[in-house]
Amino acid sequence: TERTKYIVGNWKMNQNTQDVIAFFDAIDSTKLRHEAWIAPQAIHIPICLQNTDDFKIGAQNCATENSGAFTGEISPASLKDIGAEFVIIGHSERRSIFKEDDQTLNKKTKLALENDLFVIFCIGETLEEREAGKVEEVLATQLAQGLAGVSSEKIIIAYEPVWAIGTGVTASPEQAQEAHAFIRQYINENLSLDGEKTSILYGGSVKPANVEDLLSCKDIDGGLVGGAALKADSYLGLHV
Ligand code: G2H
Repeated sequence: TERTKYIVGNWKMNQNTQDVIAFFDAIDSTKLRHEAWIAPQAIHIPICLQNTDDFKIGAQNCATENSGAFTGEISPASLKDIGAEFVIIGHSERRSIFKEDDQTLNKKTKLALENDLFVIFCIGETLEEREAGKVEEVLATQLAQGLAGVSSEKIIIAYEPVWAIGTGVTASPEQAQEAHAFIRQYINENLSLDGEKTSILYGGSVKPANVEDLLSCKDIDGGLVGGAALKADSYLGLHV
């Protein structure tokens, strides 16, 4: 199966309006070889949409409810309403800093799908878990609980080993491929997702220098990229 490949920029809590405009100004769209997606801070989604027709624009998080008394939250219905097409759910920074558990992430995922958004569902082990030989156990639990009762072609999975995020340490292509193959087999056998059709992105210090080796692995269908997706030149360097 030829799966679609994606280069998804996760801008995290970076970029101001001038940076956003400059980024899209400097993108030569003839150089985009894969699906080009960007998740800016939610407040910048409209300005992104005004400045590009070539990218899908999405959010980095969403609420567990569509409306109501939830001060400070952003609902998936509102994201859809302003033109967002996807949402990242379960990024390790949401899990660790904001203490989002698997049940919360499951609720967010289901509601985002009900609102017809694509979901990039993130999983990954810590260094401690890897060293204890628990990689597969951790990934299986995150998948089983986070994606319980989920059946959709709008799910994309992102494997982001926590020890490789923003640290400059990338998983080797072999380490990443091994985890991706496990994830594909696991979702095929245990979840209501088509393992052959579901794209699985790698995240964690992806950059122009290592993207080619990662994308050439059989089960790696693209990248979820932070630092190296902030500038247009560097982002275009990921489209190999
Ligand atoms: C991992 C990744 C983007 P970076 O968090 O989701 O960030 O590429 O900076 O490691």
